[in-house]
Amino acid sequence: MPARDTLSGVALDLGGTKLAAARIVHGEIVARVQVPTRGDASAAEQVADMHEIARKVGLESSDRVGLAVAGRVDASGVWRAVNTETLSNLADVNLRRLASDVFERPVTVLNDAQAATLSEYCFGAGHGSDAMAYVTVSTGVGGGLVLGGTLVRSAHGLAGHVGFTTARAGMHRCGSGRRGTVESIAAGRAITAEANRQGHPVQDARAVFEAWHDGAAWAEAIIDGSAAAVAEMCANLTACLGIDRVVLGGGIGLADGYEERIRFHLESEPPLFRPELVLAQLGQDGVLLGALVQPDGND
Ligand code: ADP
Ligand code: BMX
Repeated sequence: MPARDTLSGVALDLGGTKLAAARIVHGEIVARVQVPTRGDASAAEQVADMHEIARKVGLESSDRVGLAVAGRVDASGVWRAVNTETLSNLADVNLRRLASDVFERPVTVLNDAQAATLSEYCFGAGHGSDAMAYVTVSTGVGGGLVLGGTLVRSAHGLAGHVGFTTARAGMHRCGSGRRGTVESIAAGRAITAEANRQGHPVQDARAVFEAWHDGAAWAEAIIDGSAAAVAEMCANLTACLGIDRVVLGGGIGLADGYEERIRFHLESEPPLFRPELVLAQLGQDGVLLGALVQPDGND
């Protein structure tokens, strides 16, 4: 397990909403740039955007580069969306090879939620857990698992994609093709879609949170439905894997009042199925730091 102060280089975080780059020196972010994600860009265009933003944080030829991306990255480095409505044009490209060509050095690649899982486990809120789940509630609902000190991986890169499990209240089909997924109820996109379905025109989930904090009952119900699905998922993970700690991150996971709603719904589960719930200690920086945790370019 690397110490935080051994991490130096340029890290990229491509989520469904934002693309961020950071220059990291001895585990501290010294420069950071963020732009909106182009969800319909091809893999080559995404890598070109990453290269451009990396140059804005001062990319040098001697820098290590690590990419953390939404979507699954298989053992050979091929990148595919699981939710094809979020990243709609990736076309099965080998991201590790493509990014290594564009950045002119070996580049490490892994899933964004797995990156945050690694950093939270190594030097954040997951430290010391025997069976940890990281859950990001953001554009989608993603995750990662560390069991007995090892990040759970699968050859097709799907392991840890907890948002594609199903929830009791699920009705809608999500961009993975599955019906009633946690992501289809709880994610930022789902919250926005539900508000619009109910006749409240909003651009993003942040506006629904603002309406909730202003006292709107419709907004409270939508956010509560999201939190209930995530709480149910945490109990399911505990039943399957003996999870003892869930680390919660992402723009929505870390939003004001959200964690308390999950906690409330976890209380209705029998004690055996209630993991400890803690907020991500590294906040929105966990993905960026985790992108540099991988030492060898394999994931
Ligand atoms: P990404 O999914 O690109 O990693 P985020 O983690 O910021 O990005 O998640 C994006 C989602 O989180 C969007 O739906 C956005 O509206 C929502 N969001 C971000 N910040 C907040 C906030 N402070 N309060 C409520 N929702 C937020
Ligand atoms: C989705 C899925 C995951 C990703 C997670 C969080 C896609 C495009 N995304 O479940 O791979 O880790 O969202 O990503 O299939 P974010 O965009 O919410 O940060």
